[in-house]
Amino acid sequence: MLYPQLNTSRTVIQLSGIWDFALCGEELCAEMTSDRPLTNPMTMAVPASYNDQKACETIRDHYGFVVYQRLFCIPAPLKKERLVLRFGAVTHHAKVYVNGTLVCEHKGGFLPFEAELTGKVKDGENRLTVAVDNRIDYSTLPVGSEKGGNMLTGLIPELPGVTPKKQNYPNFDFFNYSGIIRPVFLYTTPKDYIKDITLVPTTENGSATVSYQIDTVGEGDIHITIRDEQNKVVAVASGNKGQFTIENATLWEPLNAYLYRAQVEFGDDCYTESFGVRSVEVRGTEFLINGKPFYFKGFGKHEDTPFHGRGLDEAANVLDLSLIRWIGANSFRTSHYPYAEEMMYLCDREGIVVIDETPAVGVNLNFGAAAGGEPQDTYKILKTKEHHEDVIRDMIARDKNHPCVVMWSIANESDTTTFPDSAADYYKPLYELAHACDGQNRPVTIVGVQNDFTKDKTLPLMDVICLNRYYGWYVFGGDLEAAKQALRLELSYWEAKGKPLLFTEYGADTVAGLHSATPTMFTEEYQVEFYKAVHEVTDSFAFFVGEQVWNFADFATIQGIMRVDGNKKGLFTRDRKPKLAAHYFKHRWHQIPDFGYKQ
Ligand code: BDP
Repeated sequence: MLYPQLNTSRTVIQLSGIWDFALCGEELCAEMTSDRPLTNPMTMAVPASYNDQKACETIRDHYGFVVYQRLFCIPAPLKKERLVLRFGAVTHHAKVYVNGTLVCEHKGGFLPFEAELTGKVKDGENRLTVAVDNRIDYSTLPVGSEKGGNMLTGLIPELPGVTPKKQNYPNFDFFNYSGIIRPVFLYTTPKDYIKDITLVPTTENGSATVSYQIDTVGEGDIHITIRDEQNKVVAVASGNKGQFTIENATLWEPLNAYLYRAQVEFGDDCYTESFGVRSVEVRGTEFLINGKPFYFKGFGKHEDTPFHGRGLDEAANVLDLSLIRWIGANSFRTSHYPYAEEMMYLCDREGIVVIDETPAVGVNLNFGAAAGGEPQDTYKILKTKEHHEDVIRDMIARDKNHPCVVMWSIANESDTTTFPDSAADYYKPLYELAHACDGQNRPVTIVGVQNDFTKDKTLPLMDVICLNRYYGWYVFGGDLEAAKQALRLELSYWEAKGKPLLFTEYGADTVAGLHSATPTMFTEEYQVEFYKAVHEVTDSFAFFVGEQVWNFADFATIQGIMRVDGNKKGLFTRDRKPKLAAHYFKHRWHQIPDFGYKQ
């Protein structure tokens, strides 16, 4: 899906700003989506999560629908054009109404969707109403439920008349931020238009061959002009499908990006897509970028900032990539959902390597909020399969041309060992689907939870083994010697599988400012010792091709006894101040080359 672009044939109107806003319940009230103004609306900024924008518990912990509303007009000169309304992401379920008529509905909170409005708008003012449902359940991704955890359930007596407030209980460890979290655009195209562009570069002996496909609607000839960063024309092509060659191509390299631009013309329409020339390949136990063995240094992140919640914050994105360079890292994973398109373009430009993850987190009924009681066959109970296919398709369709993306992660910490056969039956087709969707055929992985790895039949199906491991925290917390022994045993097990392996998470909660001469859990010193202990082991394994720390920064979670003001595993605080461990990593990572570390 193309990102809206202002150019000589297309107009883009941003609908960011202050919208009218009202809470609604579990049932969507018809009155609120009719062509009438909301009664006594509140103010709410878009794009941003609504939860932290008011000093109000019922807004922060709201369960069910909210309604956003604003008016818009179409400037007269644009009336002849095709008109599209586009949402970057609405978390988690959106129903969109124009003048009281439903124009589209979308399930899933982290991918874009659009509604064609041509012929559906009036002269003068139009009322745009967006109903947003934040409920998570056994059919949504991420997975959640309305049933709260209570540590003492089963130990305390039945308490008739006690009615706990209804709220979302995420089966995942980040706050269930909700609302219109990414930009809303109205954009125009000519009536005959370019619908999609797919670019698949390959390189050989210094030149690049790029296969392309242009999907269009309507009649017209297609011409493509490729320009380099100096705006010099380096190739041309015509027709909806084919190849072009760039002689002496400059490669897109980690931390040294180079972008070409493909300007596509079709009748009266045009669109310019940027792309990079780089290759990605798994060979034996190596992860190769441009034919060279790459070592991942970086993070699992979150889209999480004060005030905005999970809402797009471009200044934070720019700062985060700057801190990634400062600390000597080269990559991150979009844990645990596809990030804003704006961030993906930024990573293309900055040369930051991305593992792109679907919102499939919490697909695990034997772990997290859902755990307790007898083991359950997650895959027989959850109803996520079809939606999981959709998010894989839509994520790859959105991000396929980004050179920054080097691998797809189809899920985080699913249950893969309690009922290993059901897990493999669920994930094998999804792994195959991801490959089938990607013309560039990038590696596909699933991020594995700490478990009895000897039973896991799913991880070995993947191209790369990605592990979240907490030896020294959840396992052998406070006993780093035992943690090292256990980690060594596990890595020896995986080494025999003959695939590259990286850590996509490892970390220790650390309260900034808490110190101790004898490192104990939660102190800044312990966080440093934890990482040193892990690296002592991981550095001795050649097939260990990367370390992505959990987490880049502290982040918000549901309130509960496990988290004091959120998850504190950041190397940076939530406001991006480095903890002691950030300085340790700065020293370590600036000495580890991006390529050839294990040779
Ligand atoms: C892993 C999850 C991640 C959590 C982390 C933690 O993938 O989302 O935040 O552990 O516990 O289980 O800090």
